[in-house]
Amino acid sequence: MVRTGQHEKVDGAKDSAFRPATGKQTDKHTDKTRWRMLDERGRHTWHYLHSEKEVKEWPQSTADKWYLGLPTDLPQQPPSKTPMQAVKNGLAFFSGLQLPPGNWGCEYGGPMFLLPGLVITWYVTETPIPEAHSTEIKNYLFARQNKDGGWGLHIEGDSSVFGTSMNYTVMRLLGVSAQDPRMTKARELLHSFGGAVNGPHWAKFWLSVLGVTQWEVVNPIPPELWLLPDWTPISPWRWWIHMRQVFTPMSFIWSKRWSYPPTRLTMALRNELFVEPYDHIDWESHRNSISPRDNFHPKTWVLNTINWALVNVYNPYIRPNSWKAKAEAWTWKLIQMEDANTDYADLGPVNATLNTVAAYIQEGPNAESVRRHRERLEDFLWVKDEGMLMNGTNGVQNWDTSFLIQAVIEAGLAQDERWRPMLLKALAYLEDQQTLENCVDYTKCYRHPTKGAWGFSNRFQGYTVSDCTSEGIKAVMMLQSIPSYPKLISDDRIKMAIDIILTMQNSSGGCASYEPTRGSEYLEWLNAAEVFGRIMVEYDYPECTTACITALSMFRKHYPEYRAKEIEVFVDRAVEYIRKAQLPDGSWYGSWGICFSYAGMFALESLACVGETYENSERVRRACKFFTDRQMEDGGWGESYKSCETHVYTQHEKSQVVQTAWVVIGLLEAEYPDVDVMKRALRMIVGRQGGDGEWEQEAIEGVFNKSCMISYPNYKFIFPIKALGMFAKRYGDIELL
Ligand code: LAN
Repeated sequence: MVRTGQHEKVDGAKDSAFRPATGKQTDKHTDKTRWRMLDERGRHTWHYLHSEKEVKEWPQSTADKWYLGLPTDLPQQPPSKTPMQAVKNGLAFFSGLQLPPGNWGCEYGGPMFLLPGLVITWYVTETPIPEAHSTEIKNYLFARQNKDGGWGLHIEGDSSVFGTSMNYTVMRLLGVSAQDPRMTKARELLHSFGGAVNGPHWAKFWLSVLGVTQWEVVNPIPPELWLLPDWTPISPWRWWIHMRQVFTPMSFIWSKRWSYPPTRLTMALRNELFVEPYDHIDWESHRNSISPRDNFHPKTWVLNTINWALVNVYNPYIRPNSWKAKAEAWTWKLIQMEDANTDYADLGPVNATLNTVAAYIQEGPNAESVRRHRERLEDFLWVKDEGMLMNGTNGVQNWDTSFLIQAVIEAGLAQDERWRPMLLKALAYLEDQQTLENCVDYTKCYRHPTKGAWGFSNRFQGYTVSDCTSEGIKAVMMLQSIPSYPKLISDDRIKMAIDIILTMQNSSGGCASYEPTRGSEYLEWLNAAEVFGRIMVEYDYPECTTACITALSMFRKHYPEYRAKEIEVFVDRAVEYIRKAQLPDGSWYGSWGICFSYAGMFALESLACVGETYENSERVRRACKFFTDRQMEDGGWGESYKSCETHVYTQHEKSQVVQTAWVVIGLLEAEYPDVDVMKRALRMIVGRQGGDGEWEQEAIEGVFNKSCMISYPNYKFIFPIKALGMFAKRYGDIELL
């Protein structure tokens, strides 16, 4: 363990095993052959084995080796010339990575602001950090340090104050010396940005919890907002679920103005992170200081005025103690309900760490709640060749598994005995992961119903997501309608999923992610995060809407009598939304994958579902032209993540396997007539496949909140398999190379 108890406080308490390292040090590495990923019904945790005995008893799996970048020893495949050979080779590899419960696992990295929340949480809650964790987190962060010495918002992003100040802090908390040349470089860069006073709200919040900045530098996060009556247009229950679940514990901690007592190390950080001498810093005056590199979404004058009034009038002169106490009590109750409803897994990695700190403040270091949180935080960690990182959710289990099943069926391989055991296990996994009940008191804590739903990761987290439920139920219906597959999920349970999907539509006809939209877009005026855009409320997404359209359309073919009228109205309105969301150049903006390539695939699928194709639809022709105009020399497509930030299609310097597969799927859905366009694209995809059927990792695939990218490493198998299989079904298994 790096440290076993309290840290050395400056007031003299000296019971710490933790000593910040000094001077030069050589980087340590763990033995990668000793890491194991345990999958317990979709709960993923990593374990480092210390003894030879343990190593013998728990051999490393092929999937472990693949995650860690070790040779997998998966066999070489015959060279592929046709799409179906490539599909089979890809599946030969990917099926070797299936985990015992039937799902797939993967790193879900990208964001560079998650580990800091976790390591600060561990530090201030005096949670021992296993040596192997600490070593590999440092390795990961050094591997991901930009050339200029800093870190960005996400792994491909330019260095920012947020990324640099927070990850520098993590390194120091884990014992890296301030004199390490890489740290000196990071510090110099941070100082050239004006120091940590120019960080965004979340950086100031975490550094105040750590006791490095003072609370006056943090813009207000009043828990009293939770006391507003539900009818007010700004009530937090109307916000996007991620914002309100982050706001809740943040407001609780802010209200308490809780900070960890100063330690030698945090005192040192006070000198390292700022340009001015610490004692001269006027914290209040830096509330709104922010570097242009971080100010992705500047605060509005409305929010600035509200903040001014809260700081200068409400907090010092008005805020009655009774309101404060009531607000803290209610937010604590909401935190407890979130913890109970998810068995401490929590919605995501940000509120999981914040709820841990809140529990520590409220119930003390030895509380059961704190113990459960400490355990659960492990679910977010992942180990790869570069080291240990924190995933953006507790995994991508349900999502990847649902898509893989569909891809194999699209490729016409479900009846093939070779893939049957894999598909059966995948089906059993989905069966195990469907949520069958609503949360206890779900209306009281403003949760959407969950009965019948699938979430994105696993049953423990259990949050309904419109498209995760839709893709899950599609996979189930497709597989169960093949006579040789067992009916693991009953008609009643299928109908339960449909019932949930039917609750997801907005008045616009479109569908959002976790809940129908509950508040006005004007709430964006109160977006205090600075680093993210479009986060305050739910929006309509072509991706989510398409998943609902296709699931309902498939369902009504199998069960024409169930809620037929409602389904018809839903689908018609949803397709109308898709039509309206098309931009004049023929494209759709994507919010969860990069970017126009991702959304275009879904939108064309929606239109195909109601019979709109190239031949009979002008808008489909426009969408196809948008894509064909952008096909690259080598036949592929490549779109940069910059598209997400700028809303303008931005070319990547290199074509990308995953995006090319998306576009080909879109063109196939559209029944695009020029087969050569697709052949050239697939030739590129097959040309990049390794001899063992693997595709190499290329640029990052996913995005959220416009500015932060996130990895979907299994997409490089799922979507090429689907595109190649769909092509072969339509045009035959013709030679591509
Ligand atoms: C995800 C991941 C999955 C994604 C899809 C299912 C792909 C999408 O179609 C709907 C939205 C959803 C569920 C989604 C929402 C936002 C998430 C949870 C993420 C992008 C993964 C990480 C992100 C979360 C907000 C990260 C934590 C950061 C905060 C700003 C709170």
